[in-house]
Amino acid sequence: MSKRNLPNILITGTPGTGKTTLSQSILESLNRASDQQNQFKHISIGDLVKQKDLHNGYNNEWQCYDVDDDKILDELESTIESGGNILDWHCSEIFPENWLDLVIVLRCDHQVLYQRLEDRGYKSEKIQENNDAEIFGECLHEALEAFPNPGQVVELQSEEIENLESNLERFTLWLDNWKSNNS
Ligand code: DAT
Repeated sequence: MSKRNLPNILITGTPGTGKTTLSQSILESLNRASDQQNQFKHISIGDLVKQKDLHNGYNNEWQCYDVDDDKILDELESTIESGGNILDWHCSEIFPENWLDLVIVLRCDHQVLYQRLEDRGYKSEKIQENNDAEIFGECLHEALEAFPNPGQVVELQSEEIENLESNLERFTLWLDNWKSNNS
């Protein structure tokens, strides 16, 4: 894979931890400051799966699509080459290690998460399943296993607005550092 001008980032975490919120906030902040050639793009893998039919049907029991990993990777390959992508998904292990410069794992207190998922209208089994996954840190374990390079995976709290602000600040510092190491 050739060297990219901008990094690729995955924001992962249990549904409801704030992946879309952080992605949008990074995008707003960076794209306001950047020129046309330095723009980041947000790709919600969940939306992409639905839009491009990258699945093998809907699983009624779990109320989610049975995603096709290979189709997702094929769809993303050329976009990833050019860099500047903020991917947002609750899974991380399907992505090749060299596609991603940073993997952010968002974490949230399970009571806060429960409320967010209830507000979203999830049925109780699905709330419980996601809540258990968060308590056991499943997304973090998956990311650490898939991306063992030191510093590639960063765990961030995502419970309050203050977290959003500090996460954005931390990301901006990381990006400046990435740019100076890759110029
Ligand atoms: P995800 O994309 O991980 O499913 P989301 O970005 O849609 O999650 O956020 C779920 C809800 O939580 C939404 O109502 C916004 C809220 N939220 C996200 N991050 C937050 C934060 N740092 N502080 C307060 N609320 C937050």
